[in-house]
Amino acid sequence: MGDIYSDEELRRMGDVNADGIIDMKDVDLFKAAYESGRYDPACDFNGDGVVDGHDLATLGHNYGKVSTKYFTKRLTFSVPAPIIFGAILTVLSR
Ligand SMILES: [Ca+2]
Ligand SMILES: [Ca+2]
Repeated sequence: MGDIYSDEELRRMGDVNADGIIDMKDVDLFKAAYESGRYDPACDFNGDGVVDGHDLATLGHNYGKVSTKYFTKRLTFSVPAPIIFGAILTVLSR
């Protein structure tokens, strides 16, 4: 895994739906916004007032990058609950 970015940084790098990872969902949302012809600030990553190829290039360049939010979420769910409860019991029984 590469660098981890803040949620705000990642949003400016292509995380359209702000779920903490730049993936296919963001590409789909970008495509929908782009094709609708309406200005969507969530898709204007460089903040220049237009959603265009530059923003798409940003998204493509940062594809697969994650924020601290995604990392924390993944970390939390990657530890099975019994292990967490077991650890709590161990601490409490001291
Ligand atoms: Ca996303
Ligand atoms: Ca732009």
